[in-house]
Amino acid sequence: MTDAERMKWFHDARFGMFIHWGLYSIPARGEWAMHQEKIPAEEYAPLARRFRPRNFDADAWVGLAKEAGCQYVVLTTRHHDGFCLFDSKVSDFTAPRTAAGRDFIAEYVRACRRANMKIGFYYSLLDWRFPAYHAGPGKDPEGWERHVRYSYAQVRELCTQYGRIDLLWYDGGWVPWAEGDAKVNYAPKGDVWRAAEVNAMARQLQPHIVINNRSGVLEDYDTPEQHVKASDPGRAWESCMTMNDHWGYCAGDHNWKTTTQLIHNLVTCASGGGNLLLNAGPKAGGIIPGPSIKRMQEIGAWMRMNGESVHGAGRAPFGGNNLGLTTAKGSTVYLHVFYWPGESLVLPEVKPRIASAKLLATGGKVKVRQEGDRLYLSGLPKAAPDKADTVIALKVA
Ligand code: JFZ
Repeated sequence: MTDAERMKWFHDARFGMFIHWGLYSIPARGEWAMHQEKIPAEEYAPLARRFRPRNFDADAWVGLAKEAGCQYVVLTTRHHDGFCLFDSKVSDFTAPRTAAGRDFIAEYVRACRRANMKIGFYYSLLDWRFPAYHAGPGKDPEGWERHVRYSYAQVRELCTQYGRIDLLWYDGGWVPWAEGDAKVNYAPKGDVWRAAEVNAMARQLQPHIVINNRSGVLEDYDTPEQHVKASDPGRAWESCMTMNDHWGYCAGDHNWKTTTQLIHNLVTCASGGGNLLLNAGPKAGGIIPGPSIKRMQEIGAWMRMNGESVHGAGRAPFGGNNLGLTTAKGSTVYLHVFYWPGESLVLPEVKPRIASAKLLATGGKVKVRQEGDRLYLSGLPKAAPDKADTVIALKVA
């Protein structure tokens, strides 16, 4: 199988759902609360005795992703706090071995398969509970080796316990306070984590798997966080973003992006040949917050009418203008009009000949005239058919 064949589903998808859920969802102050509030591991651990998510329903989560038009989901199997949603032979700090008594990853995987959804595992290489993490490899090499072996073993468990997995979303590959650093340098350091070796094992166990760049080895794709930054043509990339300001559930965070902003982010990623991985942070009981559900459903309504301009689409041979962006797939260029101008609009630099144009959602005809490189579209509705993004499909001659 070529890399292009292995990556095809990722490029066809363009849109995935990220889910951050774990013990940190109980205090509901975001997934970094343990570190930022300097909660000692022994004080944090009893949260596992309270983690009994009666409302956990993997089919509901995966169903929401499907309804939104996502073609893959990435769920936190273990975040930096060390608590595993999966069964592990190298840790008792796991959902199956504490109050929950369930393997949530197994339930999630089964739900994805039922929904024909690609399966992604988020895995943090670092675990804040290891004193060696805080000391750094220079000061505690033996402790660091134990940590690396533990993470290596868990990657093997994730690659062998749940059947075929499609995506490995590494995180936490940085090394704190590398000698002389005044503050943490978040660049992942693959050599310290033996990442090339771990990833070779993962690929041997899961030959189809797609791996991100956060183990400190480039692997398959880049992961700009909370912003859109296209990688060079030919290099896959995926922007990961929150809907408010937190990845893990934060009860006090009401700073929600609008659905329009989220659709614009998705289209901006696709226009650069990249993906959007949009996050939801379920409450401790397993319920996804209402504002997240609303936004995913509204994005889904737009995707049902316009999804072909995103799924499998990428960079267009010409750009949009100050009113919107372009994506392209095959011989069609999709003009995404974010700011509707009324009955006509002009694209300034369109070298290819445009044979015809229509409103993608309704098939409504659009008049086309080209004078040199300027493309004139007219006969458009006075009011924006879609206030967030009206897509005009341009057939290239
Ligand atoms: C990391 C995690 O720490 C965070 O909790 C969340 O899971 C996010 C998706 O990934 O966040 C980062 C990672 C890297 C940087 C900053 C935040 N960085 O490189 O500055």
